[in-house]
Amino acid sequence: MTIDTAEVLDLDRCLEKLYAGTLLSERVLESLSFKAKEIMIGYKNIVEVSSPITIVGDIHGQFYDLLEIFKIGGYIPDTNYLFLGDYVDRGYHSIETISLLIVLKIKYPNRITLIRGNHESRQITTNYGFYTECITKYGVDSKVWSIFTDLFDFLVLSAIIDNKLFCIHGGLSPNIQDIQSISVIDRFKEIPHDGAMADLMWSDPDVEILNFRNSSRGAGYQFGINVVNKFLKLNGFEKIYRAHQLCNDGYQIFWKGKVNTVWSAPNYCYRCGNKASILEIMGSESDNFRFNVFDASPDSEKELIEIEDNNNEEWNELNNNRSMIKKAAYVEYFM
Ligand SMILES: [Mn+2]
Repeated sequence: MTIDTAEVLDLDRCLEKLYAGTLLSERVLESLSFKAKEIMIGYKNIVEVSSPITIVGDIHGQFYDLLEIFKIGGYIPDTNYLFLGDYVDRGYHSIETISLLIVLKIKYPNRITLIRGNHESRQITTNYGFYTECITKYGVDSKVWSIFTDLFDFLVLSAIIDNKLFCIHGGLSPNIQDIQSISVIDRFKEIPHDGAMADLMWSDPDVEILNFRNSSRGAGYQFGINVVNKFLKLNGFEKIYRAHQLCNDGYQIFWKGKVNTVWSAPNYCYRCGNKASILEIMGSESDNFRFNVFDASPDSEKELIEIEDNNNEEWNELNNNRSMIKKAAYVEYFM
């Protein structure tokens, strides 16, 4: 009891373990989750932050690539970070990934902002890897999956940088004209199937259309340039930054930069061969940013080989899950 309590209070010890790729105990995770909720319950749905700040897109459990991001982009608290969501599912290290981000959030609350993605959901994590990873690594009787999915309900929905850059995981919604419509959402719940909260996490830009149309993902909308222009003008914003879609080059620019996708999972699912990026916003001048593009970490590839060679039974379920990931990737490739 005393040892665990000491460990909980010792955030530096937690960071040391996590940076080394070691899992924390369930009891420690429970305490960390409680502390993180205490911090995030006071946040509005839209968080206001300032440059310089580095934006990170989807991670999807690719923990060694997250470590690579800190290596190339700077460590917290020396660099400020805004993460756009989808921390879990798909990759093999969702627990390590979300554990590290949560400890950093508790230790440096003003240096790291965590937005909710469509995968920070009970329903989606049940099907795309995180649930399986939790019971594989902590046992079927563990509460680790519930501890994290309950915490996901507290993540914020969006952020605004320097009063002019609007940041979300997915995209816009026919139910959101001005940002007041976001402020009034009760976000402390599972992501609904439809409505404004779901659309923020599920929608995608589409250069082929002008307005809204239903998304082939089965949730959210595709939105065109008229929607973007109207939203930016009404709210006095310059640009929209979002994640949620795989980009071969690590990022994608729509409509001369009015909408931009940041994708931060290189060689997605250890098989897509894509590049990744983080977006470094150095100052509030409109041209003071750069997409810092990177490839998969050599450690990430090494880890994959270790998993493939490992006959240990505890990995069997993860490997089964991996086959499922491969099959599912064709069905909903961009999720
Ligand atoms: Mn997504």
